[in-house]
Amino acid sequence: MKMVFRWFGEGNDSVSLKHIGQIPGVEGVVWALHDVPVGEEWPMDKISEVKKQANKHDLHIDVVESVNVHEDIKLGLPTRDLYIENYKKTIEKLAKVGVKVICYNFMPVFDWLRTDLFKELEDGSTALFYEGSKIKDIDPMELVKKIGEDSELTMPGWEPERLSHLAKLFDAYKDVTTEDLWDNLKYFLDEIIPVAEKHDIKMGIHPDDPPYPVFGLPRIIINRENIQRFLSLVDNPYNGLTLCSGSLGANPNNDIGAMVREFADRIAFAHIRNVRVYENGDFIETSHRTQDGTVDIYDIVKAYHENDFKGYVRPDHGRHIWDEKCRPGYGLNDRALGIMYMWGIWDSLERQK
Ligand SMILES: [Mn+2]
Repeated sequence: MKMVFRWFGEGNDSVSLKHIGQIPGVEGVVWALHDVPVGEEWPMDKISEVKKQANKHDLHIDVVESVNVHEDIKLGLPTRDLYIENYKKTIEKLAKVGVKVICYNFMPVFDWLRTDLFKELEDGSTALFYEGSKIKDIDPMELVKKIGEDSELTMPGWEPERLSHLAKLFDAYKDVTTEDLWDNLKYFLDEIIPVAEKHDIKMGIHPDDPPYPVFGLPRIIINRENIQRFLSLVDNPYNGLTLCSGSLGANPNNDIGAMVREFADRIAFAHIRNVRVYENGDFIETSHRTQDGTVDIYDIVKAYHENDFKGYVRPDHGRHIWDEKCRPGYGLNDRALGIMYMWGIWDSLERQK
């Protein structure tokens, strides 16, 4: 596995490239141009600048997360073709600097959803938390306001320009069924995958987080069956997965280790993190250690090892520990601990071979 670490860019992250380079076994950053509005073509000079910055610290920029998909594409509006053209041009440009994987998602409106970004755990650390009953009662606008107030920095997927038209967006999705969303995804893939293949970039779709419908919006990348369906929409190795153990793991019926074993050759990028799911379905993001959550991280790493996984891996999120001031879920400390846990499992399996 190739270990990488998400970095939000110069002046946009509490973690420095120097610190990332000091985590054992980390070879690259997972990045994006977070200031380019969704749907626009990424400017080449800004792409090259990130490469220069990362390379200075001996880190590569092979993995981009995310090139976000414009809502008009997900909605299947006539304007989607314009945004798909922009997407293709961005793929071409990313290929020029050696990018190998693009992560994206196909979730309507919200990229991911939590009700509390700093929920306290028993040991005094805090973590991202999802409380189902709150989602049932809260108006989506209120939640957006709360998330905005809780975080000093803009959270990925919660960009103001995307959410300022929230009421209009919800209205636009009113008549979009789950099957419509599948159709719109297929339309997008039919256009994008040949371009990705030509430029040797693997597209890795991120599962929906949480893996069930929220606020009445359809969700499709949620379980084994739907992932099978997704992969067969365009049966091409460049149509791949970002298999996120934390997102899928929020539904305890998802056996992530089994998914890794089944889909290994289509996984371009692995997000590895644990969650503790409570009996009522609420969940909190815990440390990576298997015993600390509901997801069997040991079995997942073992499954990747069994398949001699050569793709990219990142610790998805971490808790906020040791009083670190950081983006919610994206501190240095707990993610670095997660990496060492993964290496511990991997290296011991390697030695036993
Ligand atoms: Mn993830």
